[in-house]
Amino acid sequence: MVKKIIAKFEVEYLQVLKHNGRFYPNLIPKLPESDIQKMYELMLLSRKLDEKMLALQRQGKIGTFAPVKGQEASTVGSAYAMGYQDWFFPSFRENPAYITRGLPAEFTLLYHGGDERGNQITPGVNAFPIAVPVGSQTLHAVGFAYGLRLQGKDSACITYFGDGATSEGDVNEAMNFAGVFNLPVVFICQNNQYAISLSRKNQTNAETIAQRAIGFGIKGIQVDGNDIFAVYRATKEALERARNDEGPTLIECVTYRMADHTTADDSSRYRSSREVSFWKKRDPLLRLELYMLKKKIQNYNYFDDIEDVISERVESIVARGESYPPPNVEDIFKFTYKEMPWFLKEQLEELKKTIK
Ligand SMILES: Cc1ncc(C[n+]2csc(CCOP(=O)(O)OP(=O)(O)O)c2C)c(N)n1
Repeated sequence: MVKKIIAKFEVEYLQVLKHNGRFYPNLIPKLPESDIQKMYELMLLSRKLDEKMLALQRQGKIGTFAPVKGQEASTVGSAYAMGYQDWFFPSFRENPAYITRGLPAEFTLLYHGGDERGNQITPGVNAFPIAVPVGSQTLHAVGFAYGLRLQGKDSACITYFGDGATSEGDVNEAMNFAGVFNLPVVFICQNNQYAISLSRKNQTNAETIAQRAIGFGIKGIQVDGNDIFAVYRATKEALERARNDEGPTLIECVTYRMADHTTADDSSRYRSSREVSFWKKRDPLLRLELYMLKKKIQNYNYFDDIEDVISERVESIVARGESYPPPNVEDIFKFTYKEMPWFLKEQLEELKKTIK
């Protein structure tokens, strides 16, 4: 017998703020003006810190760094939607999520300078450390969510990953596991259009990344990732569903990495300046600025002044980071095993001798 199984599906798309300053009033999240201003300032802080990190890398003060420029709305908007009881599991491009959730900003300097103290998450921030193996953090998130479920906790987890990570087994296993066990996890794919030099259209033949959710029997939605209100709204709803045992969600944030992949990349070799300027007009900060001006939440003077205020904040973050006493070299070896195995002890002794 040959028959057709009709599997109908559609992918919801959400946009609240358009890039030309217009917006859909009925979709604006109900947030006090002070929160909207805070969201803007967190995005600006992320951008200014990003610029500073690039400068520090060029001066040889930190190692390789993955800039977040262009993706601030996706990261700040989703982190802002979290409740105090929720947890997040980032990759290596989610510095703004740490800052939004209250990790001291100088930790990013320490971490990227090779200092393990920057990787020790302040209690109450509820986050895992940076995960560099692409996609691995999604499995940590579902395992952790399973644990939360067993403990009867009223918390949900967010895990972040890129469009490239969706081709990794880990991410597919994580979404499948979360679907089967109906776990409280929100998968946030920051579709920034590239996995280093590989473009989104060469990553998958599917029209959207959000539709992957259908195959796993979970909810999927695509949002304008440069629109902080759309990201906030979709994440808040998904977290609520997760906490109410209504299952996991995959949110695809359509955004753009405006900078290079990392400090070791030159994106002009694989993308056109025309494409970059197309996205520049869709800058997430500009969009919220237009909204705040239109709704008279702030005036032009504020936007002139805030640049300097945040730049000064970045300088004091750097000063705080640089004022730490030198790290203990043992820290690099200490945190993987309860008891340090012989081969790490050997390596530690060798490193100590080299430093001497
Ligand atoms: C398992 C694994 N394979 C390869 C790499 C090297 N690598 C680092 S970032 C990256 C691309 C990731 O792209 P994407 O998931 O889209 O995230 P983005 O960097 O764009 O934020 C690759 C292949 C890695 N870190 N881990």
